[in-house]
Amino acid sequence: MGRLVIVSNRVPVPEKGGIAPAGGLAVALKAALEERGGIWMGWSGKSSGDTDPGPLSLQEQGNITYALTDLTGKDVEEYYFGFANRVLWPLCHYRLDLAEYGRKEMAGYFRVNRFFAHRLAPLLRPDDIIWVHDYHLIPLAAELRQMGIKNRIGFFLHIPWPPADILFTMPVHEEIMRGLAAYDLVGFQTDYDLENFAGCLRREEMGDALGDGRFIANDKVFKGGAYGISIETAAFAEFARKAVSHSTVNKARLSIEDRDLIIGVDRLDYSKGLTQRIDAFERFVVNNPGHQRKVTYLQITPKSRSEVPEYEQMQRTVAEQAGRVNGALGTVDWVPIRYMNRSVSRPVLAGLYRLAKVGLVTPLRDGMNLVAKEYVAAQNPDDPGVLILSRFAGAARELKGALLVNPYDVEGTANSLGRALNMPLDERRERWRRMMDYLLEHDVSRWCDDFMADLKAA
Ligand code: GDG
Repeated sequence: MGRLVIVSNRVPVPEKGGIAPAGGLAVALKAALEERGGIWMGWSGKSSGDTDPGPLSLQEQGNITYALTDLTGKDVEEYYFGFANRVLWPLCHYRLDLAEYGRKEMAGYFRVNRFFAHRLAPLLRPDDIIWVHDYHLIPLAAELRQMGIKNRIGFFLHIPWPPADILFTMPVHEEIMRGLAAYDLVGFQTDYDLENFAGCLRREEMGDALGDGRFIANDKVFKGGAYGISIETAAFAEFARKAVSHSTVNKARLSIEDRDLIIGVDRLDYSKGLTQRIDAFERFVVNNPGHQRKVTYLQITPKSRSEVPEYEQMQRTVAEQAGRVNGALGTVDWVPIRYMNRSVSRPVLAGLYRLAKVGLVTPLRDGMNLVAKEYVAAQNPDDPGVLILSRFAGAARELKGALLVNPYDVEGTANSLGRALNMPLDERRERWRRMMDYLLEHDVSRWCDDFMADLKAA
């Protein structure tokens, strides 16, 4: 059995003696790496400034080698902030208005992918299987192929794949599509993303779906499929059960008194629909005087990508909006929205999910959304809360027991909040059971195994 080689923009190198439990993705991929032995390669997160990055930093831990490279300041600016986060991220989340296409950034993106290929190639053995992750590294397989690498290479996209009319606004869409065709297997989160991908191939007469999960493009046949990413369901459920007695979670329980808790947890990102969500909460409170002073909405929103101007601006907008709603609706003894602009530890997060009567997950567009799955897994089976979920999250294709909402419809989301908070126990249990059974069967190990099996067979 060949080794597994994972390549992703950032690499979750386990900290020596670190006790912080890593997220499900890191755990699942690490388990797959441990089973076969292998390499996890990516960017160290550090810039070498104006000088060339030094050699790869290699760290051995058991049978896994973590291989990290620095990037120059120009690379970070053009590849990471430029093309990945100011072109591909907004486009794949249907935000044409925010995509800032520039030739310099595009060139930087392809240059860094070539650089990654050149750093990776000398580490490879002929029977290694390579698994590349996410939108930062789409052209990597094409670069490796140009260097004569013949290994099996798979790709998984964590974010949505847009329809042709959106993708084609990007001048280099053909190169990006050709980049995907160089893989043996291309994995998307949902069947909708896969359909969009097939539509893009057809529209440009670049290729087509051949049936049976096979595609042709660029005179090359490759496989494509939908593999919804998931969480370590059973472990997270157990973790949340224990976490309710965590001292910080107890403090939170005392401070909300007997009010119903609504929770939102999102990186601060325009794709997550935060302003529409706060509007919906405000509308719910205004429309339902009986619930006034009886609910607390906790929104945990760690900063992300603050170096990108839209994110910095958003940070201010969301904080001001939460402040305005609290000013308008709050009373001397009631703060309707608790807005946190930093992260909490994983045990506290798990305990807060379990405490919350409603998980409010309303992205405008999301590849999957693991918060929705974590919220479900964390519930008390005897008295579960209700998940309100955007129909535009990949998770909506799987979590049929959620109350699905259109996040652009503020009034509709507000009504769903009322319905969730008034839902009888029997219905809550029935909806939760359906979702939990699904998640126990479709956990992150299954996601990893399914992808690997198809890659081996591709
Ligand atoms: C991308 C795609 C896709 C959040 N705040 C805290 C915290 N988190 C953790 C959550 C969850 C993770 O971060 C967020 O994952 P999501 O899936 O919700 O969203 P993205 O970060 O946008 O991820 C997405 C995912 O990739 C995987 O393929 O589902 O669609 O956009 O695990 O729990 N964790 C802690 N404190 C926080 O304050 N400890």
